[in-house]
Amino acid sequence: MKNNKEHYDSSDIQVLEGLEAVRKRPGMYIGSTGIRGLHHLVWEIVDNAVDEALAGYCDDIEVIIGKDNVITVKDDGRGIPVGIQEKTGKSAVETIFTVLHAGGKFGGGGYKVSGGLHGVGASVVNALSSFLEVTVYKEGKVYYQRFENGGFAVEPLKEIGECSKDRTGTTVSFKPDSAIFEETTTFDYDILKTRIREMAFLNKGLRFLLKDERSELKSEEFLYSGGISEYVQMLNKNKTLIHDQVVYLEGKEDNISLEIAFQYNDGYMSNSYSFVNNINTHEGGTHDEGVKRALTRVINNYARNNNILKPNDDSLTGEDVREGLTMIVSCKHPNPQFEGQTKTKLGNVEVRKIADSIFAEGFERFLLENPDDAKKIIDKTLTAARARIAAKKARELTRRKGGLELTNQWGKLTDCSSKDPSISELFIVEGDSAGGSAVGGRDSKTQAILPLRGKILNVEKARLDKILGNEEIRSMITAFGTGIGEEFDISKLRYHKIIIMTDADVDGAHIRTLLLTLFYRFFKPIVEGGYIYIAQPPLYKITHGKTFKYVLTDKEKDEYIASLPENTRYDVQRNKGLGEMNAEELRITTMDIENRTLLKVTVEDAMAADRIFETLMGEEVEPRREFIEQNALYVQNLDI
Ligand code: 28F
Repeated sequence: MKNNKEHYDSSDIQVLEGLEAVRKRPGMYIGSTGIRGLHHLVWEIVDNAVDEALAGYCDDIEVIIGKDNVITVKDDGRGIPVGIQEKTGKSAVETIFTVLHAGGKFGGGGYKVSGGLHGVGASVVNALSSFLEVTVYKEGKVYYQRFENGGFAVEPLKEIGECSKDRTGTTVSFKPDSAIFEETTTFDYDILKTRIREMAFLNKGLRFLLKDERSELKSEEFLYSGGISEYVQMLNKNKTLIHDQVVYLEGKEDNISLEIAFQYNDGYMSNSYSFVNNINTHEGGTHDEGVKRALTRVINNYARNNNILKPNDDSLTGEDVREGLTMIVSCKHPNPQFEGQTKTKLGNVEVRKIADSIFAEGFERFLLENPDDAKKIIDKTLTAARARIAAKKARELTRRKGGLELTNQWGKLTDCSSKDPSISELFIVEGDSAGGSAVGGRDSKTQAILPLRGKILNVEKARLDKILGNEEIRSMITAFGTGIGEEFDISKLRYHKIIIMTDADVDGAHIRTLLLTLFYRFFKPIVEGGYIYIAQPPLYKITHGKTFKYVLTDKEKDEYIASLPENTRYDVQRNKGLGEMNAEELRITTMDIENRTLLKVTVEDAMAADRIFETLMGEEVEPRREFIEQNALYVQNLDI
């Protein structure tokens, strides 16, 4: 731990306390110690390299998953400063890796532009690693320092050799501490790939290399000179496009820069993602609002000025102009304020106006310069408006006929006797036979059962009017009590737990994905309110003698078997489906409030499902099946 001082002084002790705090409560710093937290470590280190790129000094970042799941991240930036700091007597390198929150406080602020949700920096990674090594190439010299056991410096930073003067950069290797990451310390190539590709899209011209050296060598490069325009093209890959060009707009004001790329397809959904400093702002915020406001205004102005909208016509709504829109908004802000339930909503008020004017100026010019694209875009929005008006009429008609009234759909739902939403639960169950077991196994006071029979509608390809015509969806809306669309009212929700109960297999995962997508798109406040849950039917039943035990995972199964006395004879039965459990089994294992484990669905889970869903709905069947199989686990773990 020592540097050029003889004894521990108060700054060393503070450092140790800081890192100790991280080890005591890792969740506070990296969200979880599950697979998601594990990967968060990589992002903390990669973010520092990306910051160096954003500062304009680095254009190449490599991420290597080594043997034994040691991660190495390399950049070709300036290299972390190696000089000894007067105040601490330590090198800047050591400070960055041992002092909590060091990254943001350096160099007069404003240095750190990217950064994960927690933004806590390299010292947290060090604290949670069994070892971490840093190598700096700078001014023709190579410097090196190693830390062990959660951040203890083996030696001070030292010069270990020479290199070419042109060679600069920082390399960090670390091994996550298995005492902290008890669940797993195995990195998932696809999780790393997805986020790295996203960062490559968001930072045009920045090259990423991802390498997996664990079994047969795998490596992929991500470099997009078109940046978010290429991102939009990828998202629209399986879609029919309305116009030829991706619209790309950019601008900078008061050191806040903004990039927008978008293109319309012939679908009915709006697919829009916004980012601030490479972080996905799931909840939107002022950048997103400014752009959306300007989009609606510019299209209305254009339609009026060209006499496409007549003076007596109603203006197009935000929903009209976003139908079929795929859009990425990326803002880089030196001092972002994150708000909202999941701290993914940009709060800086000045951004709204800046985003509005950058978008409006650029898009007006685009429409003038590209009259063919302009016509196609305006036509699309007019069609959307007509459909909206028609759907409203249809809805009024259905309502008058009592189509959405509870009585009409009551046949399927087995309701609970309680009328108090706070204790009432709705189980949405796959198939009639499982529905039967669930009715038998429920607590009739608080648990209602809704079996789903047919296929759930592909919401991607349907407008609201069609969705309202789908029987399975109508029975859900009816049961929820909230209404849908403009009439949606969360205060009318009849159950504060809506529990998806499907089989623990691929088809079950598929149905769950469809439901989550539906909820995400049409009942977002129900997801945001934390009312959606996933039931966890057991995967195995282990019988020995007269006792039996149900377990949820392979790991639990292995642990339970290992805990049995030696030479115990046991039998392991894999659970085939909910329908094959009798009512009593379903009750004790999955439904009983005292014994069950439910997973609470977050907005992020639903969004992940939504993305997976998009791929599922591609045209070819084979890749789709493969995709479901590969991703079923993600949706199952809900920890991506
Ligand atoms: C593999 C992970 O962490 N790269 C980094 C730099 C470069 C500088 C820096 C980092 C700013 C003021 C210290 C160099 N020269 N990759 C990385 N590259 N940190 S982290 O500075 C951090 C603070 O004092 C750097 C001039 N200014 C900044």
